[in-house]
Amino acid sequence: MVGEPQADCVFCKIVSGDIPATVVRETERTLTFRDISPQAPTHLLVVPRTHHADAAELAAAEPGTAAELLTEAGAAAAGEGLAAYRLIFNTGAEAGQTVFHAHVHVLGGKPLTEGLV
Ligand code: DGP
Repeated sequence: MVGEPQADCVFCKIVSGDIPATVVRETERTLTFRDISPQAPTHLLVVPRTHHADAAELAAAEPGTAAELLTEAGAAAAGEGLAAYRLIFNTGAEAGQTVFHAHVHVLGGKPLTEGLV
């Protein structure tokens, strides 16, 4: 069923607590934790507790939760003391998506003025 946990999904396992993660924020609908392979001094991931393959599918199924990813990303960035940060939604394998559970990357703590990739 749409939104149900998937047995082979690493972020579903983090949400359920089956895989440990460094959680920095949580709400009824979202979880924010540190990326295992940080690409910047601060690198967080904000995910919905429900399973959707990517952000567009999440937005179609649960627009309120999709919006909450953004408010949580902002709150997490503020919590890290970031005045500036970058949000990234990789969508599709050719765009670099490797985990097919919707998420937004929150990157900051270094200059990010060099371009998008
Ligand atoms: P993406 O390429 O947009 O699908 O990003 C997936 C991110 O998830 C990638 O930066 C690494 C991170 N990641 C993958 N497995 C784990 C894990 O088990 N724990 C944590 N904290 N992050 C993970």
